[in-house]
Amino acid sequence: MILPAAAGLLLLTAACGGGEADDDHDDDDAAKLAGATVAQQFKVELLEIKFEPKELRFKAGEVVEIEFHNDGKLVHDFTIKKIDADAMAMARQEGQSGAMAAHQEEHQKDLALHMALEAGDHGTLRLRVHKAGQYEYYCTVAGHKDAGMVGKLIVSK
Ligand SMILES: [Cu+2]
Repeated sequence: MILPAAAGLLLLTAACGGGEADDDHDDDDAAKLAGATVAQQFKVELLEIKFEPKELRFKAGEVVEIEFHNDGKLVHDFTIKKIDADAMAMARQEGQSGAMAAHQEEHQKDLALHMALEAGDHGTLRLRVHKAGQYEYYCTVAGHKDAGMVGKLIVSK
């Protein structure tokens, strides 16, 4: 907990899966998750060129927190293309811990979950996945996925 990270670039396209259009969806997610009990916490490093670890295991319906650290030299992101989940991004700055959830629909409309971090930054995602299954996460920066920057959420019942 010593990393003096500046405010990261956090973009969150909260999972509006299933095609329900609801402009207040993100706010609802944040409200539901803000006071929730966190069942598990994870830390994921973003590096050249991989995620560490490459697998996260938890249960459907439980609230987990994933802390992302970009310990690399490039911008990286954590992206899941399709997932039915409540999500809330929490930005951390020095001396401050704030929550923000921004809908980036115009840029990331194909992505359910997207969090980008500049080199050296970190940020936290609070997440509740509704359905058991395996969900691939990857980095959308050109070439990174092909180079192996992929991983898996393994969500059990
Ligand atoms: Cu990357």
